[in-house]
Amino acid sequence: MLQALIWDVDGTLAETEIDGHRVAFNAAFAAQRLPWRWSEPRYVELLAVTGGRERLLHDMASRPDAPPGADEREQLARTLHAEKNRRYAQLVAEARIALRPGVKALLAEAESAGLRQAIATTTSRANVEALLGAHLGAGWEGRFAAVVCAEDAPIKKPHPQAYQLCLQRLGLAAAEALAIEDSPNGVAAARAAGLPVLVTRSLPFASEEFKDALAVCEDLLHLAVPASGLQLASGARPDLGTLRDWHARWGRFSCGR
Ligand code: XBP
Ligand code: MG
Repeated sequence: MLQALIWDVDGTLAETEIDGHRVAFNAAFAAQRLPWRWSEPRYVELLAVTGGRERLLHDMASRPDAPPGADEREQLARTLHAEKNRRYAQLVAEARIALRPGVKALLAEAESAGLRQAIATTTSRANVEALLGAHLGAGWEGRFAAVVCAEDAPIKKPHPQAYQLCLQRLGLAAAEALAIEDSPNGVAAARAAGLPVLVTRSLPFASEEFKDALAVCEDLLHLAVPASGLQLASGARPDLGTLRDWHARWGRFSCGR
């Protein structure tokens, strides 16, 4: 039976990447007097690498004007990443990044039905605090039974570590929870931990196929298209009733295989 919803943060709770992290990275480059700027298409490519510091190092590997030594690159990546996170927090505090449609409603619906909520993200804790503090208030953490961030699970998605640790903290088996994700790396991480996944499409991954998802919706207010083969009723709004039903069918289907 469904006991918990495990939420990803970037792309799932809010469209944080293109107008949030990317803008903050570019401001951090400018602050360090670097001529580097990440365009939207380049940033979407770079999202294949999870983790802001890892993304910076990956980008530096193909830049002739990046520092030559590994230690210098690491130091620069740390400086830029810290600056980026400060600027991201400012953007969020200025209310420039909204929660996505249907997020607050599903959170509230699941809470009042007694389901536990958790977070499994590869982003830094400061970014989660900035976003959820701004939108859910100072007591946001009290609404989540487990909050797993990059500092807790340093092996980033698509590795399942964040989801595995989250399940461990919840004291639940994978089949008792449902992950909500937006990216191919996120879906791969959740599936590798054994979780069924609902995808809510975000801007950077608008045309991905998401073959391994239980269902895919444009956002939590739009009808979700269920995976073929599970014999789920098609075209339902992903409210809690639908999610419970699909989760139960997924459980029966997985046990029967
Ligand atoms: C999120 C990420 C993060 C953010 C930035 O992935 O990849 O790296 O872009 O976070 P997911 P940091 O939504 O799959 O968890 O800069 O704090 O690393
Ligand atoms: Mg995400």
